[in-house]
Amino acid sequence: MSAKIVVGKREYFKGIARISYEGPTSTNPLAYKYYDEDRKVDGKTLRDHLRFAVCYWHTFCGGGGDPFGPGTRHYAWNESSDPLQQARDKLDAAFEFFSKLNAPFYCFHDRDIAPEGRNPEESERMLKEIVKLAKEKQEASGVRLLWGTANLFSHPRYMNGAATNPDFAVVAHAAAQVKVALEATVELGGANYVFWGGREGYSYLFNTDMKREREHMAMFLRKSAEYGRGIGFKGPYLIEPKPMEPSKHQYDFDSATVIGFLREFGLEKDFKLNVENNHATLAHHSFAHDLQVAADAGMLGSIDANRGDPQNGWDTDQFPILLYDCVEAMLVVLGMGGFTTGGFNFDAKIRRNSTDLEDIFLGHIGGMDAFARALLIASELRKDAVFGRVRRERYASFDKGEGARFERGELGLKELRDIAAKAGEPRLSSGKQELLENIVNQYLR
Ligand SMILES: [Mn+2]
Repeated sequence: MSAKIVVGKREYFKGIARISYEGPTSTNPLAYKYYDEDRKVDGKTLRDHLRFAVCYWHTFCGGGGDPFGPGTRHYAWNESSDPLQQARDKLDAAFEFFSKLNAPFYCFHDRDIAPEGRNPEESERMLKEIVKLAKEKQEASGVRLLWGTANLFSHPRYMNGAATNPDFAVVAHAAAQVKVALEATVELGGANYVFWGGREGYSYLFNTDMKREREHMAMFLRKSAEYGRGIGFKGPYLIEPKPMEPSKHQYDFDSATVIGFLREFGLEKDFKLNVENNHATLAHHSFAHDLQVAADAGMLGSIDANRGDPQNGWDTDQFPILLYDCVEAMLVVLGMGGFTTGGFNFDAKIRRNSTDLEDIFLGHIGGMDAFARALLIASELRKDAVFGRVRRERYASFDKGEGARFERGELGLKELRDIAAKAGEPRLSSGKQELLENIVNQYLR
């Protein structure tokens, strides 16, 4: 079930054919070394385990601009001076890219695929036109939508937030955008719908009613969820944690904060998390930690696959190539039984000085190969006789006798005190961290 290559009126990636699996010894940069999509691991193909998605924003909209200078890449699909024609051209380029890369999914914000109009009606009309064309492209190629979302952070009206804006008029505008983005996602059969609250937070406490803003955010999410269900959206809604940037204090700081927020407002049945590596590390967690927190709550919905830079403190959104990180992530994902609706979306961009057209292919090939290789390694590791046993055996004292009674809530402090007095000083028991670290390294091959 590979994607069928679709090329529009103009071929944007001339000279690049379907990216195929050639194996680890291939020297062809435009080939997969590990992502053998039909290979089965633990009863499922690599394609179904990983459910890779290409993001629209970094790959087709971003030209490499940063706070110190403009973009360095001038893509042919962004040439038209008519914004709607530019959106049509970008759609052609995007589906040519998805299908040549053989990526099964893609993701977008409303404003990535269609321009902002002069008023909500015009924005809706343009988005609906592009959605109609996108649906045709999906049917022709077999590429599907992993998730849609609304960009509620770029337009100046959202400078004080969207759902948490102190001005109700802005909240209403944000809702108008989410309504259409939900309709677009349903129309395109999106498997999930994402909320990333880029500016849902604040910079100065004493002009901010934090309690009220958080309540507004919960109400906004509740009404969005209700509307989506009403128009037939069955998938999970996902919240993407991020600790800061652009807001100084974000209300969706990390997995634990988001889970607490969802439970505080009774939203935990409809919402899960979309966890991003670079956002986890900005919160001073490891990627695997934030994944495990979400998985333990039954709320790991999907992943934004990328990496940050260990020496700086901002969101560099680089392609994930660090095998060790990817293996740890795959251990958590396999440990929770894998994704059903979620997948691995490359919220990643090539570097500003990566200016060849093929570079966006190379970035994705590297990321897909890293996670494919990590999946194979993690699957083997999980079968290692020692690796799984160490963690299990550390908790063995709770499996029977008084430990099991404690877990069932049958022992109070008085009983626990008597047990401690009778048993005497506990024997020191090694955590065996070095043993496990060495085993992981042995499998990185
Ligand atoms: Mn990021």
